[in-house]
Amino acid sequence: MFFLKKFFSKKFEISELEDALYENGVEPKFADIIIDTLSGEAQELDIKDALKKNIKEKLNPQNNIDWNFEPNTLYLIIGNNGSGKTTFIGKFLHLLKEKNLKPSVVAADTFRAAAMEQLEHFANKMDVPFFKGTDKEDPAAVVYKGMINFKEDNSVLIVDTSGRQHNNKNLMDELKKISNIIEKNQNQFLNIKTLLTLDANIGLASKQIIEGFQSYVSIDGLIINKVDSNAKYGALLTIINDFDIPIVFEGYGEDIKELRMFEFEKYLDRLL
Ligand SMILES: Nc1nc2c(ncn2[C@@H]2O[C@H](COP(=O)(O)OP(=O)(O)O)[C@@H](O)[C@H]2O)c(=O)[nH]1
Ligand SMILES: [Mg+2]
Repeated sequence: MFFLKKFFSKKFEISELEDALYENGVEPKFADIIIDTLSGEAQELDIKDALKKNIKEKLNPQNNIDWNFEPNTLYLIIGNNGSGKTTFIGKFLHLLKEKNLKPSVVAADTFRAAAMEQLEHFANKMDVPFFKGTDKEDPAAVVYKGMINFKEDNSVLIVDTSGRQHNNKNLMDELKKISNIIEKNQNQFLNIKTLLTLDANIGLASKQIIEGFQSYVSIDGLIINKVDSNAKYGALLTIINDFDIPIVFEGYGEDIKELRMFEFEKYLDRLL
């Protein structure tokens, strides 16, 4: 991160700065603010503060949310293939246990046996109850059974799902069905939270993915994974600005501990 630092001195070509911004997923609207600030009269010392101020003025952040880790919550984890759903769940189990909640998991990614094994591995490692479907079983049926199987002394249920593209109607209908089953059988859960995982590397293309998923299910929060890869971090400005859905978590590595709550101020510090 900190890719803008090298532009803090006034000796740079605007085109070089523009390229760097676009490569980092910063859309033109925010690129203009940054270019104007850096080429304007702000002093070198407070340039970072000037950038933050100017960005915040134009941004419409809905991100300062208090995310509650309440018991009796079911989390449905959805997203594209490889966007980090299962890895996130492994990390989330760790985080929930640190908060003295008692998670359990349902593997409804019946499409790939290896995906269920991957999740089972995390569940065993974290010593939490695990429920899985059989190969190619209807994922909505697996979720239903997992909910029935859920014991009251476990306080949180996390449901892993197969990766799907937002424009694949069959798979999106399948997701809708899962979501409906959850809603109809939610009695023992106080809260249902649907979280969409996004790979930070895809940058502004996240917009279409969020919109696509939103047209089938309501999304309560976003998880941005692979921010450690450094690419396209600037695209989060647009996600924050354009959507009412908070970014809740950031995954910044493959290790179980490499998950943090998303904080807007810290995000700007890392970006700039
Ligand atoms: N560097 C990095 N890799 C990640 C992160 N999250 C997931 N991955 C990797 O991305 C790949 C896909 O992750 P996976 O959880 O299987 O994605 P899923 O298909 O959505 O369940 C795996 O190789 C993970 O180790 C992250 O925050 N940083
Ligand atoms: Mg997976």
